[in-house]
Amino acid sequence: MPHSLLFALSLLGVALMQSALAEEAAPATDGPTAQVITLDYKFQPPEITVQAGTTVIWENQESRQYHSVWFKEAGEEPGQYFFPGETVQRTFDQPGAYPYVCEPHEDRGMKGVVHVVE
Ligand SMILES: [Cu+2]
Repeated sequence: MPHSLLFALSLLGVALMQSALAEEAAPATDGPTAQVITLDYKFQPPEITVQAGTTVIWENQESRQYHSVWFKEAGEEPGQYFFPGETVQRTFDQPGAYPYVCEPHEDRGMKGVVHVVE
């Protein structure tokens, strides 16, 4: 396969992924919310416990560093980067423990867990 075609396909894949994530990141939610911030290369707080049905919103409060929220252990694709002032969010409907990492800063221990209870 020619490289140009591979490149075009990879761009398409990124575009599809971004549109899927953009829908997921729609701000409208009627249910309860909880906030985690990213600051100083940490998720703060690193562990939270929420009730099922809660939407967790991660807000980037760095001055210039992007981060991501990646549920790596669940076998998901890395999350999109979000920049200072931006948020990503996810609604947790099922009880359980949901560990995640920041893809570019996993090596320096940037990780967190969402505990979801009934
Ligand atoms: Cu990070």
